[in-house]
Amino acid sequence: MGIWLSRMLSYFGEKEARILVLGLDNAGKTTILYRLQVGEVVSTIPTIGFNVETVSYKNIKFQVWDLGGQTSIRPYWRCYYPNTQAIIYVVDSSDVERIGISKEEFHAIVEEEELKDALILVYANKQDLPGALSDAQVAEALGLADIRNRDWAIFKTSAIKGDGLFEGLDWLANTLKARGR
Ligand SMILES: Nc1nc2c(ncn2[C@@H]2O[C@H](COP(=O)(O)OP(=O)(O)O)[C@@H](O)[C@H]2O)c(=O)[nH]1
Ligand SMILES: [Mg+2]
Repeated sequence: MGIWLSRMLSYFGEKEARILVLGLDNAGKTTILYRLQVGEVVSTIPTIGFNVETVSYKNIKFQVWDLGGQTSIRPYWRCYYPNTQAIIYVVDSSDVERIGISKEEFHAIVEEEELKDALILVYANKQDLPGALSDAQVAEALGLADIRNRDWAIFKTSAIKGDGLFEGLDWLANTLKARGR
């Protein structure tokens, strides 16, 4: 178990905690979920056309689904908002063409009322690919500076290589800890 996970566990105590890993399809979310090596990933389809991958460790659940696409399923996302402590937003930094869509989806999620207290960790993923935007460019493209009164951070990652993921999670665990109870 990583130090970040033990920190999170000590912060959450007995309470249920959820961490949502979101972003457009192909961003690298599923790869990241496996990379965390928290436990067995379980895939479920709770309702039409939207697949949720879950990995749990004690009372902490990481849940992943793809944003973008059909608007009809969005109301169902809400079932996954309660107790969400953090959003890990994953961007394919090499997908310059869809970065605008990724920005729209990002803002729609962070502005959800039920997610207003959630920390925001952005992964500028696929840094190993030539032509990938830097973390500063991804921050700019997502409009991170426009986000007020929220704790957020951006880390450059390569899920394939395993780079940057745990630095981001350390930030998450430390920020949760600093918030106190
Ligand atoms: N080069 C590179 N490929 C990646 C990285 N992360 C994920 N991928 C690849 O991108 C594709 C989509 O990844 P996946 O985890 O399925 O994305 P998801 O749709 O967000 O769950 C797969 O072929 C992954 O192997 C990365 O950091 N670098
Ligand atoms: Mg996936």
